[in-house]
Amino acid sequence: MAITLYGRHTSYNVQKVLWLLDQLELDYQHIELGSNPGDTETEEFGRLNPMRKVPVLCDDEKTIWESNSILRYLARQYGDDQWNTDDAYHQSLVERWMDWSQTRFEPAFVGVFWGYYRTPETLRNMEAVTKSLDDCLYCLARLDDQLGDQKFLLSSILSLADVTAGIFLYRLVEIDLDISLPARVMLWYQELQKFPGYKRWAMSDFSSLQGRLAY
Ligand SMILES: N[C@@H](CCC(=O)N[C@@H](CS)C(=O)NCC(=O)O)C(=O)O
Repeated sequence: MAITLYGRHTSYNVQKVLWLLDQLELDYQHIELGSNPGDTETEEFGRLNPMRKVPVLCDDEKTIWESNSILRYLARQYGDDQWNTDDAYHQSLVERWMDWSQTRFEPAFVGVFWGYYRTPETLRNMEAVTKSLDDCLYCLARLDDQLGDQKFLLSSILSLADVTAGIFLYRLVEIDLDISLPARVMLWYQELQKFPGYKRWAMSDFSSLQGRLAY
């Protein structure tokens, strides 16, 4: 097996995959790609992903794109029982939070991260940012409800639900918008920080993205 991951490490979609690769203790080659204009526009990259987005994972002759599909693939191909279940209902609980993270939490996060952090001050639409911020707080409150007194979103064990939702926390806390996490989300965030892969990737410096609307 030879695993190669393409994608810039400042992309949270790439970070989710890097975190899981580390979590599964897999050997892989990481090719930084997507930070320079035209990186994803080459003919070679278009053959890997016609959508011209990162991350892309190659495992020998197999090519996988869409970050959550990559996570599912890695979990099934290389994960033990922590990451897989034969119980269709239990699987749906994990996937529910993966889907929710991408379709509900991510747009709210993007409204704040792009609308505020990546947009130069003079171009910001603060009304839209405030709306997205409220939406993020709503999403964080729903995560707080779900956590209850559990360590992770579904149990005492890390799952792909945590990977896909937890990836946004560091940036939300670190940008200067004074976002305070609800109490149980804060405890969960502290648990996530105990994983070296979370610290290494999800908590990596993202200042190169400040005021940068390109890519
Ligand atoms: N839904 C896709 C989103 C991929 C995506 O938008 N990737 C961005 C980085 S976060 C990208 O490739 N940007 C570089 C470009 O558009 O050239 C996924 O989850 O993989």
